[in-house]
Amino acid sequence: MNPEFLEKLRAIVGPSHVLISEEERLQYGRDWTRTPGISGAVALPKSTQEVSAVLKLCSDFKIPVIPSGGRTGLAGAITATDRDLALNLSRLNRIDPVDTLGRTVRVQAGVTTQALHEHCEKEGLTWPIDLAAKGTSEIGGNLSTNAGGVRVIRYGMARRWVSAIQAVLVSGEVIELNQGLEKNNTGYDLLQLLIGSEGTLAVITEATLKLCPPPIHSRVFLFSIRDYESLNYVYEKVRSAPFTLTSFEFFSDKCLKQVESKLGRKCKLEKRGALLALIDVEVGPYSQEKDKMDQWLSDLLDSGRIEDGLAADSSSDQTEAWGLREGITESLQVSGLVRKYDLCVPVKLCADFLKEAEALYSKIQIQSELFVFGHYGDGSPHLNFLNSKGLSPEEFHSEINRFEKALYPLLKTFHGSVSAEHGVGVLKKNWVVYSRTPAELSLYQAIKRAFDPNGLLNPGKIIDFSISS
Ligand code: 2HG
Ligand code: ZN
Repeated sequence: MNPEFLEKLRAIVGPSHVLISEEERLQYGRDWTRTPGISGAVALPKSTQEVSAVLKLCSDFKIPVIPSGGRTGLAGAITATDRDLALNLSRLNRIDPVDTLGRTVRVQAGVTTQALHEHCEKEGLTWPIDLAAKGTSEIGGNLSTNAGGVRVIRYGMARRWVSAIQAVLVSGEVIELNQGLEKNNTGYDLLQLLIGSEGTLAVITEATLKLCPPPIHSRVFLFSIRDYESLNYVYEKVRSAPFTLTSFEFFSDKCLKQVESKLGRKCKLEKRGALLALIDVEVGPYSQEKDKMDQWLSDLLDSGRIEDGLAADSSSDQTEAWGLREGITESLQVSGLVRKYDLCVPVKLCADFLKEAEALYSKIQIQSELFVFGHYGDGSPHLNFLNSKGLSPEEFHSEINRFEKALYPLLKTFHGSVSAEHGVGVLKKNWVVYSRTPAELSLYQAIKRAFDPNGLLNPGKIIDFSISS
């Protein structure tokens, strides 16, 4: 990288906060998908003022900037090249005291999701976005990607839980959006525009997050189920049940076996079907509510649609049941090369879509194994392929590409999205046309030009922006 640029960068953030070793440039230049990338240098500013000065410097030198947070993303949204500066905000990790009256908390972008949860728990409140990656993922990344997670049915995605954002424009100008107001109907909502923009419009440095009380009592059910018809039957029963649903997750028995064999976790269900459903519900404090739930459960068990089931009431049993679902990504990651699909279809069509996607997999006859799991209640399944037959990376990718070419047209017939919650990054960008219209994409171009006329912020992500200069 330009030595003069590096010297000025060191003057802003301090010499020890500019990293240039190959190992560090690699570490900050790629996400959990390991999509090949290496940045030219890494800067670790400590304050919004430093972020502002760094962005101004990058604008002066025309150096592209890749906002790189906890790097747990799964779409290649922080993949860097050696011309880019990776900007990591982990040192911006201040959490203010919780405002218990307004039920909000002000945090900096580098705070991890878990640290935020622990902080708010002490006040009996939570930021209800819950992700398997919460120990490492950071609030800046959660907002830039509009994170989803396992409680979307109940709480929605990250964008619902934000009432102010501070961000830095590529020029270095600091903008404050919405000031923490609950209501603010004064034209365009720029705060919401930044959420999910994957660092292509501005760098989020702080946010005021909305909080809510966590459920006082919850109950987790783990059911072993024969097929998609029965899974959908259970979902219908859950939707008409007398309790509030927090999560309705599913995974194939193949995923479960992978978690058991690779992570050493054990499932207590004895009789296994092809699928599992993990259901998390809120239980009210009154005994009639518990009685109603017990009656509902016994009717469901009598329906003949469940192979085996358990109800977890203690927090350790619930953690154990959730560990089977939340361990899937890791169990595949440690087993070899993985390709991921993060799709969304209308909830009522989810079972039909999954059946057709699996039929496509059998028809196309590829050697790599298919693992199906995800957020059934959101209509948002994950399809993961594992290179379990030891193909060369080229062979692996070429056979998955064959599947992909047939998958996305199928998805379109279901009016689905090519990215439910992981974002677009570089990995999905060729397929955005399946989910967005030409009119939407031309507005994307205009918005990008308004925020970042020289195309310096996270270039190459979401779509290829045509930059005038
Ligand atoms: C999950 O739902 C995450 O566990 C990761 O979104 C999904 O690994 C994946 O494909
Ligand atoms: Zn997911």
